[in-house]
Amino acid sequence: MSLVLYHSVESTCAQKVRLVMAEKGLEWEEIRLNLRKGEQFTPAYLKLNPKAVVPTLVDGDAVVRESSVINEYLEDRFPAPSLRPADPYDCARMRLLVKTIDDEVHPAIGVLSYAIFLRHQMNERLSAAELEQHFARVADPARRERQQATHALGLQSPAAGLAVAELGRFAAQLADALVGHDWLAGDHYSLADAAALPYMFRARALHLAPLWAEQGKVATWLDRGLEHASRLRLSDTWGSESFHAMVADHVNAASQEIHALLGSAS
Ligand SMILES: N[C@@H](CCC(=O)N[C@@H](CS)C(=O)NCC(=O)O)C(=O)O
Repeated sequence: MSLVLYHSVESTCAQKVRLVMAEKGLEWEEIRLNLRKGEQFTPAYLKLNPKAVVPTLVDGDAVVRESSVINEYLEDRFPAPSLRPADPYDCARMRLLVKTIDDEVHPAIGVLSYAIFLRHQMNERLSAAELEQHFARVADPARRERQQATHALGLQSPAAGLAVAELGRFAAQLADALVGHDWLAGDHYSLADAAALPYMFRARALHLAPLWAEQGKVATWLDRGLEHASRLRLSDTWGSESFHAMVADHVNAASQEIHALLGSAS
């Protein structure tokens, strides 16, 4: 058996796959792509993932894309320990959360990460011509437009306000899910917890925790989930120390704007 994960340690949607692989005690080879250097656009990687995004899992002849599809594949392929509730309704609740994360939370965190630190990193590393080339290669036109607008306007982009409001709604959804339960889809850690943790960890790093300060058990769940993840055999679970230091510097520099966005979202 050889599993190969193409990923980037800092990427939230790759982190959720790595959490599931570690939970299941799997061994895998990793190929790290430097997304800022455009390594996702090489012809060899585009054959595996035509959208030029991470993660991609290769399992022998099987090439599996899309983090949530990868996690369901891992659950089917390596059923123990199970991360899918046996109860059909709990399972539906788990899948609804995973879908909300894919459809709404991933783009929202993407916009805010982009506005707060990624655009600065890209400006430092790429010339104007290289930046133009980078955007031209983004396969999804809606994603390209969002990235370009956020690149130009940062947290002043209307997308940033919408993203904060979206995360506020997500926190309320998590609080609802936790009523009567310790984990998001019942009494056991599931694919929903693995999917939500990286985004909530990032949201906290971006100083957005006030969004869930009054949302029931969300803060307690996040602490419990991070503690759970810290016991897994994973290196660089949430990215390198230098990455976190860089994020913290940019978050501090943007603290007034972040504060203002939180104020208008409440
Ligand atoms: N729906 C996809 C989203 C993948 C995605 O957006 N990946 C980001 C990292 S979190 C990426 O590869 N970005 C590359 C880029 O922005 O050029 C999934 O869940 O796998």
